[in-house]
Amino acid sequence: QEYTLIKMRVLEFPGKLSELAQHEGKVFMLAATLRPETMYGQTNAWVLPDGAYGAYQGLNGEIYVISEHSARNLAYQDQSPEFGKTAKILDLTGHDLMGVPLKSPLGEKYDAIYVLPLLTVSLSKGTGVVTSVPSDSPDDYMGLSDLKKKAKLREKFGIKDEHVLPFEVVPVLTIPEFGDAAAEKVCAMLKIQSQNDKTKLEEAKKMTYLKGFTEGVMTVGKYAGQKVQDAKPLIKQDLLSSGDAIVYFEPEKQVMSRSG
Ligand code: ZZB
Repeated sequence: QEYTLIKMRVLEFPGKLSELAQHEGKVFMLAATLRPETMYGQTNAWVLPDGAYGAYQGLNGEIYVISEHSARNLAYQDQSPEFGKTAKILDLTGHDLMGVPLKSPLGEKYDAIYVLPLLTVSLSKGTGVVTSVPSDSPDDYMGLSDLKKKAKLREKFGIKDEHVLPFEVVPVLTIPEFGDAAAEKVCAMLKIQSQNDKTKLEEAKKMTYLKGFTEGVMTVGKYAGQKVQDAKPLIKQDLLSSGDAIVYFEPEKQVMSRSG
């Protein structure tokens, strides 16, 4: 499986992250995505609260906050100082990352977006860091709705209201059948109640993925008016060329054995 890793720049270094503050400007959380064309619609990032993460030395003095298995894979993809070796600087958990402000490429609507908790994040897929696009991803839409609706959930993870409540769905593409915010529409159609409604979310994801790719038309950004199918590789290439993204290959068998 090939993913695009989006480099989300860490803007502040609270708590345990203070050990990285001296590297300000060069510290990134890397989010694995299959939908680079939706990056205009980012409203937050997700991590697994109890998940184990680390800060690893990357290339050009950059530091990447990611899961250990993805650090190992990246080391074999020429993204670490020494081939095949990870260089961990700091151990972190998802809790250490809660509420951290980020600036993510193409996410122009908001000056900063925040790291929030999502309990369905898998540590054995991608980097364990996920960028959230509630306009087009049903998982993200429900994750954000849950946090907006439930003050207790925000409290439980120490999330401030201002890191959640001001963030609205940002439409990026339109699909004939579903309109401008497909995920919201499909979650309503299937009457999905929360981020834990796994079977229905899987169904919703399939519906939006397929229609988004085959019938979607971009409504924002440099490729507004073009089909998603055509815009997707161009946006991906733009992100890679500007140094805002990295190609990441995940060998499937290896992932399975590591996740047990
Ligand atoms: C932005 C985005 C926008 C995504 C969208 C999807 C959609 P797949 O097919 O299962 O590989 N993702 C990445 N890593 C993880 C993780 N560790 N745990 C949970 N979710 C993760 O799914 C790849 C997608 O799952 C990625 O693409 C990422 O979210 C998320 F509009 O990035 B995506 C209909 C889906 N729409």
